[in-house]
Amino acid sequence: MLGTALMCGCTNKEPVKAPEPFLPVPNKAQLNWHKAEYIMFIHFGMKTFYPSEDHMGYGKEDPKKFNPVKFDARQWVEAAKAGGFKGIVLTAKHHDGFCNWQTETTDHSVRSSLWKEGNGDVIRELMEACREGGVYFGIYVSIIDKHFEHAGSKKYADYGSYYYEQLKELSTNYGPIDEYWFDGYQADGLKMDYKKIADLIKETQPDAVVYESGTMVKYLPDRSIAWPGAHGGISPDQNYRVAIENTLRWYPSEPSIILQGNWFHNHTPVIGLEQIQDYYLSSVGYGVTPLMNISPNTDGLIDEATVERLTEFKMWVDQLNSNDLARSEEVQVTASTYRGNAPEYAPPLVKDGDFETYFATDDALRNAHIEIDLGSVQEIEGFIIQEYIPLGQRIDGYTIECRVDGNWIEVFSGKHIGYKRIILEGRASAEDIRFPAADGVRLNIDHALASPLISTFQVVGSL
Ligand code: FUL
Repeated sequence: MLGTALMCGCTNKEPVKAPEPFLPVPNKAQLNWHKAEYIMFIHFGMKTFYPSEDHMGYGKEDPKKFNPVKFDARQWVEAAKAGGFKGIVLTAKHHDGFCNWQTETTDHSVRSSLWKEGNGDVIRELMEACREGGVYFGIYVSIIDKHFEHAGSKKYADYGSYYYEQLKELSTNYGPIDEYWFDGYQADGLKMDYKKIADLIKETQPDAVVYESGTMVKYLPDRSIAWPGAHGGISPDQNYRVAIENTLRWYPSEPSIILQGNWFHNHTPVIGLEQIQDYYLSSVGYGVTPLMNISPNTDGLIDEATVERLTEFKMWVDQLNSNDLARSEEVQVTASTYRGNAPEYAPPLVKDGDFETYFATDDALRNAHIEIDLGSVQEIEGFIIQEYIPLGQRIDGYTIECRVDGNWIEVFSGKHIGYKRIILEGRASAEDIRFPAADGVRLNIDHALASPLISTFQVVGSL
């Protein structure tokens, strides 16, 4: 096909209109969440000082034991950045009920600890360090609360009003919150007023995404994030389009993954680099943003060995994302056809490294192919594809072909793409695949629900 400059011909034609959104589309906060790609989960609190194989604390722990003498929220933020994490979500309160902030609702908090003579506030320090470091900030607020279960409260008649007040403090005293994380574990039994909680979030933090396990999505249908059904990696072909009370909504899953500890630090080392890569490929590589858990130690610091592992991980992520055989100027990218023959939708935009520019077809089309002529035979290890999701998830079936000795051979097929699809030979869903050396590759969009929009088609060479 013809190159971009030729296409324009620069006649005095009307500018070509942008494609219409194909509903549902992600809202601003959800898009921000997608673009974060992976977020650091931090479990830290009373349970850090009662290390065990069990994830639970039972609410009878002694707050005096909470004393992270070297606590430094900036070290957490630096560790997150070293690993390429764009955000941090911290346990403000876990199941044991201990509050990591200066709450007025209970004494079972940092206020009763020896740390900073009871004046410390983990949430405030982390929130400030995140803002300073330009990192996304979120909070996990456990629904179940073992301390309340056994100690009750003189101030609050029922758990619902106690919990609501805690959430109100967190939502109003700490500036913008990018993500709320509501654990589903045993939550149904508590019969909380989830509508009231959702209203509080709408009022106080209109730009936050809300991870929940089905309890709040009907009240916050425009910015919820779903529980994928299990901890760990997920399956490929993620479909974000989910019917909630008969309307299709943008409702992607957020996997939560243990990299260290049993959520909390328990002296087990961080997992190996290859395991972290596998989790990355089976979450980021399938189009969703995982929370990857790291647990600071009793000093209040992230272990040095963990920081080193995260640094290695980022090096690999960067190598992967920058290795593109198509990137050089000489490599030609063409397509079956493209939108109004306009340069702003031309095929070479899939290799410019900019998510915001994309290849598009005319509205009526439901298929397309993009062809990359590599110029000479190259070793290929994989592909990265990105759909331009701000206008919806459209693609419903695709294949990839390689040109070997002048013949096109199908090497991969899939259904949904979404924000990012990483296909690496020998790994994750391509475990049994080896790509042939080839001098051309082709992405065929065989099926789409609306005209397909491709932001990236990257050809990964030897890593
Ligand atoms: C689970 C909790 O029960 C675990 O303790 C942990 O916080 C995990 C992220 O979610 O449901």
